[in-house]
Amino acid sequence: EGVTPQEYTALKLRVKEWPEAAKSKIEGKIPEGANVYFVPATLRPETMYGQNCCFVGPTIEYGIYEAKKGKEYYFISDRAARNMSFQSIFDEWGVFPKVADLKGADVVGTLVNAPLSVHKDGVRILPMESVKATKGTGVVTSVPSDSPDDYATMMDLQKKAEYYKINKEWASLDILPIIETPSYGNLTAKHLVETMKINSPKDAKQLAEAKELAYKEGFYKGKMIYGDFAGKSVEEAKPLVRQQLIDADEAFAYSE
Ligand code: A2H
Repeated sequence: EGVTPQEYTALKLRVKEWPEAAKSKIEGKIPEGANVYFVPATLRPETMYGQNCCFVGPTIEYGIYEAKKGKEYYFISDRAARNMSFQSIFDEWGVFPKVADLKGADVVGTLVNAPLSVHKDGVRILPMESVKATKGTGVVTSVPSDSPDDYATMMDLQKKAEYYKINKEWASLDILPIIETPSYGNLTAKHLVETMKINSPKDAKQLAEAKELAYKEGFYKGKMIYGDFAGKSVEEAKPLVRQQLIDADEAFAYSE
């Protein structure tokens, strides 16, 4: 953990359809007419056009929390719920009512609507073993064009769909080019994972290096080639996309 606070964009991915394993655990607990959202924390809001799935840690314990009574319920880690309640995100300061207990594995296969994503029919919740329970919300939206972790996990899920008990198609939605960079082209994460010969999401050391390279190149030299701010630099576009999402009530600021 660093000494300066991390300013995340917390995105609201509305649930469209629960899998059977989740249904039995939430039955009668969410009022009619209310929405449940998976809430990933991201540092790259300008990449949200390319979301093609969203990750949870399969063994992590999550809750569904009542953020706005009768209206909005968030699927996040207990730790994040507590933090959010002290950032005026929930109805009442310091109060974070939990309405259901679920493990990541229970919600694999959930269909959610991902704001700004080109995949308008929705994206699936999928397992990622490297998700940390102690960072962000414990939910990580996947942008395989620009995040080496996301790209490596997606390839692994495709290869071992049966082992992970998922439909291969859920991990096979198109990868959208969003940012052009001088060194790595327009699919930075794919380029780095391939040239560095990263074969598995467990290659932690190499992935950390790829992540660093991708972040620096994208932020300082990247140019948007998709969306409302195409033509602008990533540095310029980042706060603009973030504000658009917040104004549309599709995201909020979250820090820790
Ligand atoms: B980023 P920092 Cl396109 N466990 O969002 C593991 N990773 C987590 C996490 C958790 N609990 N919570 C958030 N993250 C990821 C987009 C993205 C991200 C792109 C490129 C790089 C990138 C799409 N995934 O992050 O440790 C989230 O993934 C690389 C820095 O707080 C979040 O932003 O600095 C980032 O890590 C937060 O990392």
